[in-house]
Amino acid sequence: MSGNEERTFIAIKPDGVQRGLIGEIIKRFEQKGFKLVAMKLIQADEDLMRQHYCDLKDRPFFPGLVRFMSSGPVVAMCYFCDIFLGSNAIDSKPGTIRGDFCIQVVRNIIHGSDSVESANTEINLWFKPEEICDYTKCQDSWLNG
Ligand code: IDP
Ligand code: MG
Repeated sequence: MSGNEERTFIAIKPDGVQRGLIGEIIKRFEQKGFKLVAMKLIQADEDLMRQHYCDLKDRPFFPGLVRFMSSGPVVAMCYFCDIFLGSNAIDSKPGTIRGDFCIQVVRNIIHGSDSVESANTEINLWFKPEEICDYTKCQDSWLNG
C-alpha cells in the first residue's frame, strides 16, 4: 500500500484560473508526487455546478456559489492522492494552497473532494471513463519503498 491509492477530484476554480495560478497549483501536486490521471479546462454550466454542490442546495449561499463556479473556466483534475482539503481560507495554514493564495470563503481557488465516496461521485460527474488514463509512473518505485 503506497498511501495514495485513492482517487480524488480536484478543481481549480474560476478565480484560480483568472488569477494565473494554474501552474502554481499543479506544481504543488506534481512535486508532492501525486499521480495525475485526468485533466481538462472546462467552462461548467449551472446545471453541472448544481449537481456538483447538491449537498449544499439548501444553504443560502448556494445560488451565488453556482453562479461563481460557472462564471469562467475551471481546471478539472483527477489524482491518485490521499489528501482531502478540509478548511476554509481563514483557517487554512500558510503553506497550503488556500492559506497561501486566498483570503476569502467563496473565492477560495480550489475544490477538493472531502471523502472517497464524494471523490467517486465527482469524478463520474466531471469525467467520462475514457478520459481517465491508466498508466504507471516511473517514480512510484522511488516514492513507495
Ligand atoms: P470546502 O470547499 O472547503 O469543502 P464547503 O463547505 O464544501 O467547503 O463549501 C463549498 C464551497 O462553497 C466553498 O469552497 C466556498 O466556495 C463556498 N462556501 C462555503 N461556505 C460559504 C459561505 O458561508 N458563504 C459563501 N460561500 C461559501
Ligand atoms: Mg466541501
